[in-house]
Amino acid sequence: MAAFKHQGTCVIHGGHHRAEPGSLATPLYQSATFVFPDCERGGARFAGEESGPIYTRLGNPTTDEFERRMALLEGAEDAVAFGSGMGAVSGALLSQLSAGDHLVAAIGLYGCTHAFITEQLPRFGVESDSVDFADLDALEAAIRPNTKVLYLETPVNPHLAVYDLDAIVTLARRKGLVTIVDNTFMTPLLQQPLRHGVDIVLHSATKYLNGHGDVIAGVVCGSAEQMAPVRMAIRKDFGAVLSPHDAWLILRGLKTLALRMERHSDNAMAVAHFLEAQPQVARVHYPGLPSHPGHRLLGRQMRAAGGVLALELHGGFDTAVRFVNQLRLFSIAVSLGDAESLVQHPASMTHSPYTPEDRAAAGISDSMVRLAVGLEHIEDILADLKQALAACAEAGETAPLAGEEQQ
Ligand code: 3LM
Repeated sequence: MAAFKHQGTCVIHGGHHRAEPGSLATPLYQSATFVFPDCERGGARFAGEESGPIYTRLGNPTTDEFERRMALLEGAEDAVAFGSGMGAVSGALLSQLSAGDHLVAAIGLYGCTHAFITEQLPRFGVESDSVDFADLDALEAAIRPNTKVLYLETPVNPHLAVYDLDAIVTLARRKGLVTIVDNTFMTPLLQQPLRHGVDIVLHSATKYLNGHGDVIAGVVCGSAEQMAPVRMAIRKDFGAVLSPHDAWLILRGLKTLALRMERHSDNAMAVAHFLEAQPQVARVHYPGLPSHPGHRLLGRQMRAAGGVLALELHGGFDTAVRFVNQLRLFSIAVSLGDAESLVQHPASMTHSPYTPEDRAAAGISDSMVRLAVGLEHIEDILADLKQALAACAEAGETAPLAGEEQQ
């Protein structure tokens, strides 16, 4: 596939084949099935002897363009679109694991990914362990003779821990393991895991890739050899297919991805600096801050720190809930990567599938609040946070307790 020198160009043109009569926008093939010229050629398409669409669960020209663009952006040979991020997560894992295998997962992943790994995979004979991937000795110690896969997000949802992909890939290669990275929080504009030797990268395309809060989608990227069974076994037989209309919407959203990621990152950085200076805030988790343990990977692995951050208020569950309820510009909603700023409470929302013990072990406290900073003007975003903190302080909700340490 022809690559563009700059990703800001690739998000607009990557994988586009202009069809007759020369429409600028990608044509939308909103069709479940495709008509064969004759019976023999229909059979030839099924046998793989002739290329061409058959049926949208197997492939669709609009969805194909989204897949080509994502492969180019991630530096992959191929990509396979799914009907949701969880379709991509489960599809990538199921393509690599069989009964009797073991995987090691990073601690503190997105709640439904954690549920899939700890509740669904064991039903099919796949076991797992969760460890802190920043501790390479602990990671190595968790690897068993039947371990096949290392699975991680970086930064991690919701507490934004950042893992060193070069170090993890070195260990994985020494042990003959497949690495799978969920790159949803960064997008290929800010981080390209395959360039660090990762084997498979996936996304919830619901988030920044689409960027407009109106689609649920996913995508898996990797080598042609790895993607062939993802497309023609996993997606075909499990059926988590992306609608062509949603692929078309994502292609439209992708065109502004470079601009959006820059603005999301700038806004989130300003929010992080602001929050870090507030007495009611105990801790801000954002890799863009020099105080963040993963800050050293900014530049080497990540081009910017992205639009999501987490904060912990002095107090507990109720304090977090009251703060969230005070916000006006931020909408109280799960998800991230939209133009609108969103706020959610991981302990009761995205990470409620965890047991309280697993949540504590993963560093997700009851007072943690996650902000997905949007594209609004930064002064309006900061004004909203300011008024919410002031309202909480007035009510005496988030004042530090006597002797409570500031971090
Ligand atoms: C959320 N996350 O608000 P879909 N990988 C990552 C994710 O953050 C997500 C998925 C995969 C959130 C969704 S919670 C009910 C809402 C890192 C989703 C799964 O299947 O497209 O939702 O992606 O953190």
